[in-house]
Amino acid sequence: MAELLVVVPTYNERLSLAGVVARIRAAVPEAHVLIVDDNSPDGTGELADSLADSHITVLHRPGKEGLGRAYLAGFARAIEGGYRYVAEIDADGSHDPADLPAMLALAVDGADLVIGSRWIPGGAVRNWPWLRQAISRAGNAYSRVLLRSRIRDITAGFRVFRISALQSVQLESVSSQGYCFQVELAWRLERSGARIVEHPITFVERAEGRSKMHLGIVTEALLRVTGWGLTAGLRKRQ
Ligand SMILES: Nc1nc2c(ncn2[C@@H]2O[C@H](COP(=O)(O)OP(=O)(O)OP(=O)(O)O)[C@@H](O)[C@H]2O)c(=O)[nH]1
Ligand SMILES: [Mg+2]
Repeated sequence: MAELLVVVPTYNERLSLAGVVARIRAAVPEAHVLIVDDNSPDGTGELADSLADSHITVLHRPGKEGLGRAYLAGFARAIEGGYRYVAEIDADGSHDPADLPAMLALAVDGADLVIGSRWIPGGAVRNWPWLRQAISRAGNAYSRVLLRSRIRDITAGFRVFRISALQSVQLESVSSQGYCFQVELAWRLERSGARIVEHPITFVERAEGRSKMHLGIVTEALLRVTGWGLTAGLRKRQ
């Protein structure tokens, strides 16, 4: 029985999906892969179906609902399927599946959440324009201060979770989208006392397809993190 389910959310990733899935299979041959497609207009869903086999399944959702919803649907499958660990990885080639065995090993060793981190020693970002780097660094610094978090790359989307830890943080009520979803989830785990380990990775800018990053995603993160930080601060004072 496979212990790890690797969830790959896709929206218009026809050009990179097959390569990423092949690299996941090569890196963690025992693991199962779940592609979660939101009815991509470019035919990614059909391509995903053509990749399906004994290790690869596809979850088709009716329309684009954002990264957070796609991952929550994937996590629900992981819980139902009795997996012990679930991984998040982008379909655009930014995350190297070859890092998965080391990340999984850290989880097997006891970590509840392993974050593939760009912003710790040994981590790096390749081919990112300075503005993206600045947004990511500033967003992380802001979250660390406001949320009093120790995590260096709290927006990272390359992760391995222990399922039992995920189940302890009321997933149904996680409502953020974009990379704010990653912040919300990591912060909930951190506050629940989960053991969080960061593993250095090199993040590579997507080579194919278009970014789904937009101002709304940054604004959502900024407003929500500010709101959470202020509420948590007030509660502490009472
Ligand atoms: N199912 C689903 N997947 C999504 C959605 N939005 C983004 N994704 C996927 O989530 C992953 C991360 O999205 P990206 O567009 O790469 O976002 P990003 O990494 O913040 O930005 P770039 O790397 O600059 O493109 C990719 O695999 C996307 O295809 C969505 O609404 N639904
Ligand atoms: Mg990306």
